[in-house]
Amino acid sequence: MTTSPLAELSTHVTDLIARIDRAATLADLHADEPFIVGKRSILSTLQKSLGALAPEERKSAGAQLQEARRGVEEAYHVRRTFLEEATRTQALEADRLDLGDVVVAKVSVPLAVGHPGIVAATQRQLEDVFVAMGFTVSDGPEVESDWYNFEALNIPPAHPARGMWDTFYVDLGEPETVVLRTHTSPTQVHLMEKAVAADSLPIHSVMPGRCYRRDTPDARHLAAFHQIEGLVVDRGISFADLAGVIETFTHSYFGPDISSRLRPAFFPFTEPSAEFEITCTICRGEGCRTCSQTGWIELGGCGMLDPAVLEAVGIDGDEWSGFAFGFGIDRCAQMRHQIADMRALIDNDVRFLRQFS
Ligand code: FA5
Repeated sequence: MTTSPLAELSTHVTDLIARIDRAATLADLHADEPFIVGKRSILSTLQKSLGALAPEERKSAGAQLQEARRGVEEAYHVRRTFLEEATRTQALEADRLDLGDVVVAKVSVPLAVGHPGIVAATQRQLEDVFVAMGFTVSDGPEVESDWYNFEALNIPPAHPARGMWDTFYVDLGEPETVVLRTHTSPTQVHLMEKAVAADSLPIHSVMPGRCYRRDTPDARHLAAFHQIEGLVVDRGISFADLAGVIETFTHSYFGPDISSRLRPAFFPFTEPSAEFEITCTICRGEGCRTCSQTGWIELGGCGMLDPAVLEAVGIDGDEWSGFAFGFGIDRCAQMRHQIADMRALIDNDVRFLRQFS
């Protein structure tokens, strides 16, 4: 009677699994792979020997060998996963930074405490000036519909005045219907609508916030900047009221020695309109790179509310009148602190920022 080639199969399997378990590292296991599950394994030798068996014996021996191979391969896989995990843990452990010492070293010196950025601080100071003049503070959304940013402000689609604001469009809804607001003026419209709905006119409010334009950053411009909008809607308001507010603001914020002037301008939502300028504080009016050699810096625009705007929000222009203005907050900070180039505000150079703590 011939002995089956698989007579020692379970012993071979036990030996192979023991060999797998002895591999202490991934490298050891990989080196042993051909002898465990590869061509040089006893299982492959046995596989070849099955050819000598009678067909009916070969079938059941083949199934037995297959079962044994599955068991060995499973053990190999489990060991490999275990060793990979162990290798990874070792690598992480080796890379770990022991922060214990660092923290102990740091707590012995005083930690620097942050402070509001220069633009945030300027915004608060401007709000304070206007609150002292009887204004409330409101805000509005930075992402606006075309209607609020343009149409309600008397700037219909394709109107040439849209060129005054190089606009970032948001990819929402119909093309070119949602924008990053190019100015704070749409907040005027929200405020007037709310006041009409609540029957709470008059309005005396300022609205600070961030605006966006496709402007190339330079000494006086940023692509994301800040404005503070002002709106007064009341009975019997005239241009003299507007000029008085601008004058009072200039002296309160910049001091008595800074001159301001209003120059005729055009805005579709105010009539008459003006540009508001102050003496350039960098050159004190002599002319420099910051003010393009003019000696003056434009801070904002202003004017009497156009009847078309009052009508768009349902305010009776025979009973109510008003004015609006919009100043650059970054521009105010720049002039107040004599910063020659506005880009310094966003450079995040701590040597610059520390000066305003
Ligand atoms: C306006 O944005 C009008 N909405 C102002 C207004 C409001 C007029 C209410 C009438 C009634 P203008 O585009 O000129 O106007 O911008 C006003 C101010 O915002 C500028 O004078 C400047 O101080 C500031 N500003 C404008 N663009 C930038 C920019 N890219 N970077 C920094 N500041 C800017």
